[in-house]
Amino acid sequence: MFKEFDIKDLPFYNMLPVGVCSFNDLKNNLFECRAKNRIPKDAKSVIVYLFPYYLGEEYYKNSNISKYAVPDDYHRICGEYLEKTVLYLREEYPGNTFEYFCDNSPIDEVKAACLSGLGVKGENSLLINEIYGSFCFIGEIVTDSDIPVEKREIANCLKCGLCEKKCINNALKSGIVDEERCFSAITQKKGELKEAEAELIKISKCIWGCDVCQDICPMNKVIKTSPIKEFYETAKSSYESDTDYNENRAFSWRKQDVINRNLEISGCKF
Ligand code: B12
Repeated sequence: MFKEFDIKDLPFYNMLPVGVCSFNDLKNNLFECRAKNRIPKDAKSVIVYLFPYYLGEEYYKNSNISKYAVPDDYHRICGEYLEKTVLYLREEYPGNTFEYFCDNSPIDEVKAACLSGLGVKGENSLLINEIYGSFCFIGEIVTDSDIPVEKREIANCLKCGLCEKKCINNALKSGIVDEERCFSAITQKKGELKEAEAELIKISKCIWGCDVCQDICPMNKVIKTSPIKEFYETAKSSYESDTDYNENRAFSWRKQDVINRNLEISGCKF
């Protein structure tokens, strides 16, 4: 690399939590997915960004969807920030390769964020940041540039057990999520739901995603609201009928049938 890398020069450095970890710590547990072939050859470092999404309680009044689904699809919004950053890096460091990922990523993003000093992994299996709590999306840029990694001291998960105890379908055990039981996963399932699964939608009145293990977390009690204006500008707290549907919403990748099925089960349809 010709120019010396300084994390403080990165776009959005003053706005978003950002850290760096070594790709060597991650390469032995990459997830199998299509995006894996975009990992740069000789990848050495990962620049990790957090995208805090807690907007304040007023945004969640009478909400029937999870907090993460209130703004437009985070893949698009976070993707735009990451894309701008990658364009900047490619221009500043033309001798190196930079590729960004968010969610659809071969990287265990919670682990990458922990290794980058951006927080700790909570018993709810999620990354908890000291300032924004766990209500943060994670995105990362993988590069063949060797960026120095700074170690940072961070507070630990309180290990109070509340997330495990309050999980509505006993999906959490020692920080590991049972995907079959996780209510968030159930709301995303295609086809007909089992009776017990449908019952959970009726009881919770939540038709997309789940916030129980985050809402109960004491580390989410005093947190800052998101600095990302696009999350506020696109916020819609609920899904009540077909007229609330558009392609940009967080649940739209599953198509309308799934969210409509959940709405119907919840008994709130039209
Ligand atoms: C598949 C997936 C799901 C699945 C399964 C979740 C799971 N943990 O298995 C379902 C659909 C259930 C789901 C739900 C949700 N998800 Co999700 N999900 C993912 C995805 C795509 C992969 C996660 C995964 O499979 N991990 C593998 C399993 C084995 O990991 P694990 O059980 O947690 O722990 C292992 C490793 O961490 C490992 N490990 C090994 N070494 C080390 C070292 C360190 C230091 C650490 C920390 C860990 C570690 O040890 C564990 C055991 O093997 C990630 C994106 C990504 N690419 O990472 C998003 C992601 C984890 N999800 C996210 C979100 C927001 C959610 C929801 C909150 C959405 C909602 N409101 O409904 C819920 C939360 C449910 C919950 N409590 O986890 C965010 C989490 C952000 C954060 N602050 O942590 C991510 C990172 C997406 C993103 N880009 O923002 N998700």
